[in-house]
Amino acid sequence: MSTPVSITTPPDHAPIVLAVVGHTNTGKTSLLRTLLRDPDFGEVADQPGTTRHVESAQLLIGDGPPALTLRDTPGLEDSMAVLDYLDRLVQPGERPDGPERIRRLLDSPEGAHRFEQEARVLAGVLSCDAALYVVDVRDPVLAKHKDELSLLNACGRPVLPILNFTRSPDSQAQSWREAMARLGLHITVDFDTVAPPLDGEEQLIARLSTLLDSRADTLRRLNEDLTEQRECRRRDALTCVAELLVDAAALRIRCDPDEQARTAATQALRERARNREQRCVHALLKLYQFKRSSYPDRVLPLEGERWGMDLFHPMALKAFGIQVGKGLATGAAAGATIDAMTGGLSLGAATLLGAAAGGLWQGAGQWGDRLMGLLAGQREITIDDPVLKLLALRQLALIRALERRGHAALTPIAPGTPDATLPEALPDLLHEARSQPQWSASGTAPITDERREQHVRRITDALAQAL
Ligand SMILES: Nc1nc2c(ncn2[C@@H]2O[C@H](COP(=O)(O)OP(=O)(O)OP(=O)(O)O)[C@@H](O)[C@H]2O)c(=O)[nH]1
Ligand SMILES: [Mg+2]
Repeated sequence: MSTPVSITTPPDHAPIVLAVVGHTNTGKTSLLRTLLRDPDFGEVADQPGTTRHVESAQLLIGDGPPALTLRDTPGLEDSMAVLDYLDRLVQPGERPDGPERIRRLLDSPEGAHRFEQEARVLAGVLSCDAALYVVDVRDPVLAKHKDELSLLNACGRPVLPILNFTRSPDSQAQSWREAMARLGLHITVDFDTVAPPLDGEEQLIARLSTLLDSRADTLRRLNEDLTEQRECRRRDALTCVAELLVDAAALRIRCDPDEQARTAATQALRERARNREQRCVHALLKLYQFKRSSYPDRVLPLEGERWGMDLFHPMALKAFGIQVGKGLATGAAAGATIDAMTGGLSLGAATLLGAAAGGLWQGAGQWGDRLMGLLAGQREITIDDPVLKLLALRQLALIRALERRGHAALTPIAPGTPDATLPEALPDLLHEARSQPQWSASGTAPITDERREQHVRRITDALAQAL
């Protein structure tokens, strides 16, 4: 007779080991990708038997020690046959408990051959702290699922069902919850790995802690860290957008008054604005740990894709519900304003020039130079308000899309139009930035200017209200 299997509780500092299990092709590897924020973890494919070996990865608390070890496992395929075989391993008169029965399977020849795949999974569950049982809620609850749960329950570990594909129109999540309850599993988690809830990870960890009471403290700290990371990420993302807006609003290109020079300057302005927006997009993708390839390249205007529409195309403004004057909506020079440098002129060009010459006025260097240009007939071109508004709305839409996207998602990121309206304070803040051409860092090294930094913070605060 074999020795009883002991179920030990690991020391408090050891990472909590979670085995991710379930029928084949239900999204187990996808769950790991999303929890780890790693779109490259393991192999994912829409076919059974993609994962063949147990592969683990860890989640840390901040820079500290690992809190969780997540174990990806191959899919369960034939639980009914395994259950039958388990029965055959019991002699008349014996009453081995679940873990002992599983251990017998692992020690048996069939455990190394016919049921090799199931044995790998069950060995992983036997030595874990809890199992996350991933189900595809588009499937009806079938006998095979109940058999899988019988096998998992036999391992003597807590099992937390994870309801995947909950966003699918074919979701039968409610009947899964009811079926799980009938099997004694009263706690489940809705977690669509491609589009999880905003605080999906925290919900999952909170439910887990009700099953792992002895590790509740570690799970609480992990959850606090996850929340903090989420909030920091959002703040950093909004700061990226605020930086973009200051750069874009403050951007000015000076040109001679003739038509040709203006056209060239307008083109240059647009190019710099587009590149600056692209830099912001890349920064946001990096911050949320998505690959650049998951975001479609900018496509030409009028190819039918709303987001891909060029920043300066009038249709792009309309698509985001931005009201524009007739000229801007239809005109060739949409998005750029020929600016007469009002800031300087309102004080009187002559006075300023005099002051510049005498070096009496603080802004003489900056304004004097610009006014000299103006007097020589030059003009400045800036980005129009509606385009600045569009920039803000597009980036907010992108943040919303990234926050709602799981790292298991394989389809391209497609930000919609945000339902948020822009904060009332934004236009004034952008006008203020526009009057500070020295604040524009587009295309140059970052600028260190305390007033600019304060201004970026004010815009960040304003944008936070819009999300
Ligand atoms: N739409 C959608 N697709 C998903 C979701 N989760 C997984 N998928 C897709 O389902 C398929 C299977 O996902 P995997 O993560 O490979 O599933 P698995 O359980 O690890 O599969 P095996 O390793 O073969 O057992 C892939 O095509 C995924 O992209 C989801 O929540 N929503
Ligand atoms: Mg897999």
